Amino acid sequence: MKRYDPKSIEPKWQENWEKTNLYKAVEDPSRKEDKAYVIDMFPYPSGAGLHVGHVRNFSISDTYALYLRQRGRNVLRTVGFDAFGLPTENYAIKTGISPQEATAQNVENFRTQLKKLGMSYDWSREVITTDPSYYRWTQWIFLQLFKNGLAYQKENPQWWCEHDQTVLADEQVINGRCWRCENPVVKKSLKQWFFKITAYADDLLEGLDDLDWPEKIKTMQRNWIGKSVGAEIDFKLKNVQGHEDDKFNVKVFTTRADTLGGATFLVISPELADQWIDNGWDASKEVKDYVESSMKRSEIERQETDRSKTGVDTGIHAINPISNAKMPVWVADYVLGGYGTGAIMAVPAHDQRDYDFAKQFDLPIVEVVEGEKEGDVYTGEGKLINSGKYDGIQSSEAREKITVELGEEKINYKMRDWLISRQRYWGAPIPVIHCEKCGVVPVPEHQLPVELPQVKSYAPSGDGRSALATATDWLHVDCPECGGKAERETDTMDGYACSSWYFLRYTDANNDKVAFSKEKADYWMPVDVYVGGDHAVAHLLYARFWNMFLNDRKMVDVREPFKGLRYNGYILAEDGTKMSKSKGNVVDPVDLIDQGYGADSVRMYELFIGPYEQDSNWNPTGIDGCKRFLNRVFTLVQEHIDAKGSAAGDSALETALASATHKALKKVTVDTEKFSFNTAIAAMMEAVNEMYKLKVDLPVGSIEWDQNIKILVLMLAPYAPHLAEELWQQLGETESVHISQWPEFNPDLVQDEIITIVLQINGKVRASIEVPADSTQDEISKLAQGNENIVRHLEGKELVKTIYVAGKLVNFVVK
Ligand code: ANZ
Ligand code: ZN
Repeated sequence: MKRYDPKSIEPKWQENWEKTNLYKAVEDPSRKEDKAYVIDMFPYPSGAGLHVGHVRNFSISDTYALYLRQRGRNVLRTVGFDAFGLPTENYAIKTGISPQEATAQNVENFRTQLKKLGMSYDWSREVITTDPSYYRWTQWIFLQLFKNGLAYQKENPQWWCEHDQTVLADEQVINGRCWRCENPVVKKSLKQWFFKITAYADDLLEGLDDLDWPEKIKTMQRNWIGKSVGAEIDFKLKNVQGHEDDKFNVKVFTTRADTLGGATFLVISPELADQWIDNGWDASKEVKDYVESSMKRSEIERQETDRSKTGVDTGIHAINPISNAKMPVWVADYVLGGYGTGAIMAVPAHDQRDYDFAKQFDLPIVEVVEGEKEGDVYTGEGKLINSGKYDGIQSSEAREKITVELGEEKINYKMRDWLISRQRYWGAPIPVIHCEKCGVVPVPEHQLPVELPQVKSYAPSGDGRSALATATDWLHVDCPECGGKAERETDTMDGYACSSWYFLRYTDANNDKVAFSKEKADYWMPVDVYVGGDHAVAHLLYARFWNMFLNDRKMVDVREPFKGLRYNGYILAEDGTKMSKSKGNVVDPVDLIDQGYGADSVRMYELFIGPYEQDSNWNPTGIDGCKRFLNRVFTLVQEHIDAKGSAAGDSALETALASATHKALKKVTVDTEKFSFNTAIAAMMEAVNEMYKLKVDLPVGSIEWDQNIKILVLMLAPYAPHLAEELWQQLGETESVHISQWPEFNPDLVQDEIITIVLQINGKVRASIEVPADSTQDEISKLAQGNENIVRHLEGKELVKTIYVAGKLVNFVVK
């Protein structure tokens, strides 16, 4: 009898699928309603090749896509490469091998590896962001943003590392030093390009509500956008040396206007103080020194709560309009220049930071909202006290009154515009030309792409510009408007620009007339299921922004690009730490395939390893279990084929066989739909164990066995695509298993059925649980009371009675 040998099965089918264009996606109008667009966050083609994290990510979406195909859906699934970026550039700087060449090699390697895994991609739609035929359209979209006022250039103080010749993000500055080379950094005012994502802040916020995304990711995006509704309040200042006029009034932003009566001092940020000094404020030396030193600290450091507060009294004061108290004005670095107005009213009785500051510098603390403190301050709502005519009013109401009477309503966002220019070589060149006479001139669209020129060295030029500045032939051009001498922009775009629209390009990847045709994009968009375990905020926010912009330009009908998002956990090393080269604990999935486990075992194990959304530790023997299971399936089918033609057996046993199969089928169907892949696999394993037991007394080879084995192979197909295909054909089928219809389970055969019980509190649905159909009322009510959501909702409430409707619902009536 034949033995299960993935090496003789897998390459054969991979070739066959490619040759027969099995996974080619076609825009068939009659199947539009059935379209399903299922992709992963496309990978960065690193030199190291695929790792097990990629494989988990891609197996999740591939299994799901394979399942949908068997369900008759018209699936678009493909892959691409997000290939611009620093690692490749640094490699080029070190080795002299061009990033173009290195990328081509890495992509080729990824492609080979992905094919070895048997992913069901339509390879004709592959995109590589570093191909001029792709970034031509990235540049084109940039120009549309530019022409619509959404891409602009602005002088912006940036952290700058003189040694690395590069701009650093705030989180890359540690104690005033560069994270990479540890040299001191400086703030340098540099002209940078931005995308005006803030113009879409409300759209980006509101769009989240209807998306089928994990709640935690939505929350992260909401926090990042950081919409904050509050008030701006003006304070007139006294005793500004030499300036008693309005020039130096302090305007503050507050979300708690109701606490105005308790504001005992004002704090301005070092940045605002610096601006005043520039405008002629004769500040003390102490203030000037403080301003200078605090502007060297990163915002992250300045906001650390356990750091003791620092600040200087400016000698200026204002009068509190409610309490009439004299409020000194301080400058302190816990107030940031870039948020709100760059100044605050400090209410130490109700804000922890203000409290810490008041304690440190012995400033008065006045309570104005009644309530039980938790620790030093009361931050909740309540009745107002010590607030003159507002005494006795509820804080929420007082907030509105005081805002109207003494300030003005104001909405702020934490989100800043997206800084996209990079002084690096390996990115898509920003397609503009600088002319002395005409200023910033967009490159005419017919001249796109602005291709990256060859350069001698890929390192930054040394004058703060990218290596592009050294390509003088490329750099100097005639101005497209006046024909005079002009220079190309030497900044390239942030890689996140390139990944902000690739899912649109996938729908029409080979178009050389337009970025993508509207017809094709509208056929496939939105992405129905997007799978990834990274970029919770950045990429997922930027891509939504671009899609919304393109929707406004009428290029695509959908406003939200990713209808469903499934966010997978990481695969960690055996000891629960991150896999890393330096620790030598990296598992190479391709090695495992080559060692003889085969792609099916690798894929299956990475789904079996745990719930997909959780981090899971690699277990080196785990994959053996999966291989053994596939081996058992293979052997069972061989035995059956060898015995083919046997007569029917005992009918009770036949019913037991069908019941085992259909129970598994039901579970695999339900679980695959809800991404519970590990439990689906467990159900198949259980069914196969059952089959092994049954075949002792119910010889294989009969028509009954044939039917059950075919169901087994069909449900195995999304999980072990190669083996299932092999067995399917051995069983005499001629069409690919992956387009063969998913079987329906027979409800009569699924005896200990699982039913769903709805859980209500006062008639409102709060949760649901799944229980065996024969569960007793007691068992169900126990499970219901242990349900997380129910526990939360019952907390602090009195349970009056429990209503139970058999097989349907439990309703807790509470007071
Ligand atoms: C008075 C007050 C009383 C405040 C109180 C809070 C509680 P979000 O929600 O983040 O918008 N704030 C305003 N601008 C700031 C800046 N540039 N740097 C640091 N802090 C700033 O928070 C708004 C609150 O953060 C504002 O409301 C202000 O403090 C502070 F019981 O004003 B509040
Ligand atoms: Zn010009």
